[in-house]
Amino acid sequence: METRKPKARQVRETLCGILLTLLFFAPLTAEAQNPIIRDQFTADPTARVFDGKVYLYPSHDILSPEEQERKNWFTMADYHVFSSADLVNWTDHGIILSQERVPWGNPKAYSMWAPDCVCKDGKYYFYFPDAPKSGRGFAVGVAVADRPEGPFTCEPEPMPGVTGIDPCVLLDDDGSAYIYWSGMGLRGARLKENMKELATESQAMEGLPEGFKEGPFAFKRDGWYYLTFPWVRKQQGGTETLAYAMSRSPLGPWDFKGIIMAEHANRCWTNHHSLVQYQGQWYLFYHHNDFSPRDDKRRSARIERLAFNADGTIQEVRPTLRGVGISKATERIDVDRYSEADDAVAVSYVDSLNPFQGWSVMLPRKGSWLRYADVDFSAVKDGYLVVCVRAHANTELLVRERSPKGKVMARVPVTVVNERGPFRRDMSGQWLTLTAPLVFVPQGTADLVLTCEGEGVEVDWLQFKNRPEYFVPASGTEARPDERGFIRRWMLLEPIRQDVRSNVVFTNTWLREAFGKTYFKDQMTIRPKDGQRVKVGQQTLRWHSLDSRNYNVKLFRFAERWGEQTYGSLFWGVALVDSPEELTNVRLAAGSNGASMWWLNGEEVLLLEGDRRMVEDDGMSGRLTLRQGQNVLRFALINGPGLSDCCVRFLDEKGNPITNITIR
Ligand code: FUB
Repeated sequence: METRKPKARQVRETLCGILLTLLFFAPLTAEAQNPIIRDQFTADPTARVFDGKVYLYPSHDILSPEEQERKNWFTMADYHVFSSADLVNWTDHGIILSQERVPWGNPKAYSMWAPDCVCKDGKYYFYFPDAPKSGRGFAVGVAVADRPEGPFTCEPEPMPGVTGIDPCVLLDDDGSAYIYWSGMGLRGARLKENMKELATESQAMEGLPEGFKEGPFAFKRDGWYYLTFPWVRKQQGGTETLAYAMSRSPLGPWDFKGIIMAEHANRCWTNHHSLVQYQGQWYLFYHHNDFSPRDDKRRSARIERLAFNADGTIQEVRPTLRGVGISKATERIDVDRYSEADDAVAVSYVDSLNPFQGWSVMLPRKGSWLRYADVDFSAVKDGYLVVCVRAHANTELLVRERSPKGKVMARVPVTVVNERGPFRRDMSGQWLTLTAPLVFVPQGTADLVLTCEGEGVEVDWLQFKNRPEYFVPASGTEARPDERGFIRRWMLLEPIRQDVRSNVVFTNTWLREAFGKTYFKDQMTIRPKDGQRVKVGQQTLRWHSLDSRNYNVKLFRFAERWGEQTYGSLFWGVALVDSPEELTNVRLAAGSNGASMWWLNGEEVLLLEGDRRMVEDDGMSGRLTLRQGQNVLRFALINGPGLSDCCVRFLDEKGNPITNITIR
């Protein structure tokens, strides 16, 4: 168990500093959760599918620089484009256009608001609003490229007849194109073939509800035209929803249908979105001020799945931090970005001074639960769970499959601690990184459910880890010691339970009595076979023929995998050692964590007493003879608390390791 640095001691970088650091050193973000881009702000996300990938054209919010006239207002100096094949890993292709490179734009206006990009006849047309050098308000410009990520060349003048913000272009099935924008309400017009000029007079979009509207996004599906837009429905408190209307013609009149997404609960004033179908699934891209909770002009892009009803209407989408990607169980999962939870569950920033560190989630009482969807378990084999938690009183967290009553994957008892040790109550609220064995691993992709089984517990993240393989089944009829003479092939008996709570008892007398007892039939003569069972009291235990990957035989790991308990265990091991000739004046050199006794051909040759760590050649037998042919080496090792292991080799009279023996 390790403790996480208290927040007060964490480095308090300013938001600006963190942003700069991340901007320069993290061009690729890989998270299966919202917000999807974690190294910069990304507002007004327009997603488009080009060449089998999703391209994201957001606005790029930054902190207001000194020179900006209107302080703490929307502040954007350039555009980046991102692409992803899986909606999880996003590549930042860098800046595609900046305010200094717009020939007609004011280079200090910081007004590069919501853009769009479409592809027609192999050319990519990037539409963007900007403040012109002269005059007030906004104009819309076009920049053209041969590839979705540019380089883009900006037209010398803004589009005539388009005054406003948030351009969006719809390509119809017959090859015609329509542009929509926000300027005193929502407006639209058909575009000329050149995609840079209006072919028709602009017209107001009719049939839309009262109330502020902006950010139009239009698309066509199954013969229906959809006009979707941020909309302020006054009666709900005056921040933006995402709403939509449908029509049988591209410029309306429109039939208003309702809400796609309700107002953000934290009163982030804007929302802005796009809808895209990718690999058969429809997605809603939208934004929220996740990484800037006290300033809703710095926003971050999110994604949710979206579905249509049979009549073409859109099902309302609930915003989540979970997002849409499949999370790998073997990577850190931020469960605070859950898909669903009971009403008592609450999320807060891990460090309110640094929102980019993300959130933690509180399961405040017995029965509280959350569900985190779509975790890929295919890489988890024989593993354990690591979980970062905080609690003020001893409690238990259960990780289950699928539902709050689902099959238990792991139980995590949370014992609160402070610097003086474990306590039942702890007000210092330390974060603890705890591990727990996995009792069940789902197949393929499954939903995780966390349930609180005692007093409240706060969770930051969890991760499933595979155990390194410490042993492999013995292969081949015989094995050699390693080049340093250590014997790695052993017959090991599953551990015998012992009620040993402290290792201080390992005195000579105590050990002689413990090792002298008969635990199972033929204990001192058995030459066990792999899989052979013996009865020890109530326990039925099996022998395993194993090759240790390490020179030290990690009995604790053996117990973890094949035993009923890891601590308080008595281990028995047998190695059949074949010597090509009689070897005299040989010594047995052993080390053990836990006390151990060693026998060669039925004779006790070494006793390692006391509470000891495993050290190479810690104890040495007297002079021995290894017979020509088969010899039987046997050990018993007992340990209370501690990571049991041992290492053993034979040394010749000069102290050199003996390696020309074989072990069966
Ligand atoms: O990002 C600046 C403006 O905020 C957009 O153009 C609007 O749609 C709103 O999201």
